[in-house]
Amino acid sequence: MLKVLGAVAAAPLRPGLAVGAAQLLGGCGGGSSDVQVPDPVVNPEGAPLRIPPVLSPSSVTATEDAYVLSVDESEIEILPGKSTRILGFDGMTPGPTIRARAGRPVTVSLLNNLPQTTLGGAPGEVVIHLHGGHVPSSDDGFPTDIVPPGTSRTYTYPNNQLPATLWYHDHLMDFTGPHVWFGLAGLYLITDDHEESLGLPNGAHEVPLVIQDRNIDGDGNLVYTGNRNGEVGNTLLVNGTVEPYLRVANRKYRFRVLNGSNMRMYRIALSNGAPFQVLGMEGGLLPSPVTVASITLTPAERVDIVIDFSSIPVGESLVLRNLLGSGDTADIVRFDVDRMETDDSQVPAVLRPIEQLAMSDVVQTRSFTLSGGMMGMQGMMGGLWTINGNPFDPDRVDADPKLGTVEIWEFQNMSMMDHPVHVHQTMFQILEINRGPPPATHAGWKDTVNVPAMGSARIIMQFPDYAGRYVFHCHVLEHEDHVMMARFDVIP
Ligand SMILES: [Cu+2]
Repeated sequence: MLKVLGAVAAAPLRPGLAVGAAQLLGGCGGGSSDVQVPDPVVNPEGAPLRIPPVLSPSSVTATEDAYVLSVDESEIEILPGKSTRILGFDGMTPGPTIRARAGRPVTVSLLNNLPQTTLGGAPGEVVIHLHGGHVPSSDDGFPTDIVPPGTSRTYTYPNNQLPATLWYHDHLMDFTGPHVWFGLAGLYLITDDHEESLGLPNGAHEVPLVIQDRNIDGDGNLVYTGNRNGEVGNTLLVNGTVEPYLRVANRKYRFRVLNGSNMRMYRIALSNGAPFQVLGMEGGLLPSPVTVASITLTPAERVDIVIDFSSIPVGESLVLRNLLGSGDTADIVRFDVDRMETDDSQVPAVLRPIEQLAMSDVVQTRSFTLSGGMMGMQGMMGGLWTINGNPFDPDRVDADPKLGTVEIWEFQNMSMMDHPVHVHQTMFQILEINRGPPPATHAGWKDTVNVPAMGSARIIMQFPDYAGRYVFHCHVLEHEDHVMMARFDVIP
């Protein structure tokens, strides 16, 4: 049986809800439940890295690909011989990978088979958001656009955007944290002819790495405490695998890396200190590859990298490490070089030019203050996280950019925790982080920008094609749930 019931059911703070100061202070320090965190899981044998299957379309027409995807409570084996209850897409976590082509629409018919109340005491309602998708408001997964248990709905994704590493995940108001923690996330990759013509490693040499930290007890149960400062796990999973290894040939591989964790950050690096190449981040290819020895990923950030194993002798291993971790969160995945193979792939010096948004086109600059504490007070009260002092209200419009225009948004972090801000509807370019230019790896199209503790960030973006209501929010999922999110409407 799950030991986590009730951990989150009592938690949501909604505007208008009668919550006394004493209750708010009760969240102080973040531990909003008495659920005990189990010891890290040890799996000395390791396990072969699971690769989420690519979802097959249920129908393919001249103009679109149609998919069917179910959401269920399922039992899977994460630890040898133990059964783990999850919220799965088609019974798995991460869910199957959807592969799309730029310019060719995809429909996803979602069947919600969850009960009224599901794992962690969270509601069985779901909302699916295609993270990084440029999607009409009606299909974007606004946090109150629920798919009730026992019902289905079809999402349409036009894919009229640049090829990129996207992901889909639950976005239910107040309960995104537990829903994603228990499994509701998967990858969605968009490609096009140009990208395929570049000769990058592909097929079996293009591997997704969805990195998530979890707490798992001795019986195999996922444990969610509802920590309002951000849920942190002491065991790393990659594609749902504990202590994974991947057998590789001595050649180049492309990895689509997603930080799918609720709040943990990773700085990924190779155990031998060798550099690797960054092709792009959330919004697709950079103009040229950038060579780095490490890169930091905050929650929801993705990085598309190429690792070259050609200098590693057959029989030796290399570990992708997390320089911000220790103990059981230090090693992400082990690569065992077990064979020679001819490498016909390449990483060209020119990937795809990026059109820089022009400052001269900016029609509006907006400022947002990110605060932690009670009703916007500065500090680390742990109970409530706000934007401009306000908790999320789905009926209040906090920004109203005009369709097609270019704006600058400035974020000032008045709290002691980092807040990776994600804006829906469009990709942006980072102008400044802490008043300096972003690193070259972060200079392309992005959908998530980390606003450092007591620091700042400025981004520039255009809002093309789709009017309607959207949200932006902190992607530490418990900050988002409690309630660092705001609605913005793109005005026609
Ligand atoms: Cu945050």
